[in-house]
Amino acid sequence: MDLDYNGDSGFLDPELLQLNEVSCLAIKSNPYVAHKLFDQWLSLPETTLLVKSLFNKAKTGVPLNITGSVSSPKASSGNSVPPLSPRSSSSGSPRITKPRVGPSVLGSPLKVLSEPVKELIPQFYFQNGRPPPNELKERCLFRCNQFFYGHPDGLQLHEFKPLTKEICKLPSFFSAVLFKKIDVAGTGVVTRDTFVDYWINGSMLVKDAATQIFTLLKQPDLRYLTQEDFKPILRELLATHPGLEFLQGTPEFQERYAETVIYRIYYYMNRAGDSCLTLRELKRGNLIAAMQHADDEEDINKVLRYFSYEHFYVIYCKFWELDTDHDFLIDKENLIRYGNHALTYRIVDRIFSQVPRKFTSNVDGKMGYEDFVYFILSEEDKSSEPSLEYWFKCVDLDGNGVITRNEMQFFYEEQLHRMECMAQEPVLFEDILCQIVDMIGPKDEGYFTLRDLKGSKLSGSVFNILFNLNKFMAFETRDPFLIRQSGIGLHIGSIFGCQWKKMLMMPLMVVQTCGMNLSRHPFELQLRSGLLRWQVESKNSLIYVVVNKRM
Ligand SMILES: [Ca+2]
Ligand SMILES: [Ca+2]
Repeated sequence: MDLDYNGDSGFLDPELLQLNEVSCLAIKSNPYVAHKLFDQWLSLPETTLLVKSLFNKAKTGVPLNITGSVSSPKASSGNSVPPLSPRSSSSGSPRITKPRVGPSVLGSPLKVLSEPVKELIPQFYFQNGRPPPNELKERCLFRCNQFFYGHPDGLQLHEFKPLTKEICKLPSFFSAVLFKKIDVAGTGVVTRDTFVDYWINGSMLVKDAATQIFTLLKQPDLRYLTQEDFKPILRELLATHPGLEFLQGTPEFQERYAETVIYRIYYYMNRAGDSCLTLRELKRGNLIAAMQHADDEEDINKVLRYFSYEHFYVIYCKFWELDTDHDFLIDKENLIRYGNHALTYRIVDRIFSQVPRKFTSNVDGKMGYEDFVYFILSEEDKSSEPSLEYWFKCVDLDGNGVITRNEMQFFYEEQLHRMECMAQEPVLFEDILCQIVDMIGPKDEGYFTLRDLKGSKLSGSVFNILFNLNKFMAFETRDPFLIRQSGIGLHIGSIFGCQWKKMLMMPLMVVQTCGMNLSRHPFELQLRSGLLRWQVESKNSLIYVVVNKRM
């Protein structure tokens, strides 16, 4: 019976299960996973055959001896090993074997005992042909042997670089950091054995990219990454990236570039704002993908996330321009000139009150370069979450977590006054408030929460209305060029992505730039989200398109 059973199960390939990666820990902590695995196993044609054959044997009275067999669902879910595990080990697959499995099913018990090192590798399943750990390990060892072939004394740093990318799958500008981690004694070479010890036996191989990078960069006694920890990889990037070669004659700008990239990384990734980047934050953000992109892309300016040299250039030049005495600090009077005097005194006061973010300059009343980077990123891309949080704190004068009508009026008053000074037709606060409420669609019309603002694509424009005169005017006059510049280029899809709680009022220009035909009105459009009625209306000399769901 045993023989017969093994014969039946031998052709079952765990790959057929089409499973997502599942570790045995996950199964242990969540019985649902085990049930799901069992359900999937049950649905396989091979399983049907097996069950049928057992059923037929039961019918003919042949005693069934499947005790201890791993295909029993009870055994599988109760022992944290998914079904089919022993079969895969007996067929040479690398999954971990557990002593509970009977030797008769496993074949040779010696095999299990002779490979205790397997216990170091967590158990995984792979959905689409990715190799399971042992195969991964063997492949890694094989590639490793190729790299170290002819180098019995080990590799020097410059020879080690391709290994970083091809075996460790890390961006090549991590090679010096990786080399240093392995060559702890500072001998200047890494041998095959020390590499295998660190990368394969030290379990780095099976970690995800974020954990690998976190482990490599982190100081041993800390549980987070400091800004300083990123400097070595930026040094290597600057020394080796073809798109940054031209900076090699000007080390001071190399340093500024590196700082700016790090500030940008912390601005977006370190959401706690405490300059301690945790593994959790690293996993949630897009930094790893951006690093891989920077490594693969010869034109660094195409890497818009964090690494673009042009972005650095603009940020740095703006700072230099405002910092007239070049002591690397700027005060309120300097900042008020930002963007051709775009900002109001009231908002600049709030920035210098350090409510949105405490300055790192350590000089009273002055902003350092890092503080300026935070400011300019918030000012130039008001669609990002860090930016919305920054400006929300500025406008929330009493810090009670909601923005009220009075708080908005306080900021808008100065805009109104400036419009009058420029002989512009002023837009009254009551009218602007209606417009703002329509743009944001808050849960409660009496106030705005941060959540309301994060839920609207137009929140950035609301802040411009309140304290950036140039961007507000561009928005009001609907100059498509300026609108695009101020980041209000809406995609029609995002309009329909809105909840249909009430009528939506969208500026005409936004809809026109989406290529919609507004030649006749009212007219109807058949869209995926249903039949919608469009109507062109005029209000306060501004033209809106009213989008209304037809009931
Ligand atoms: Ca200065
Ligand atoms: Ca408030």
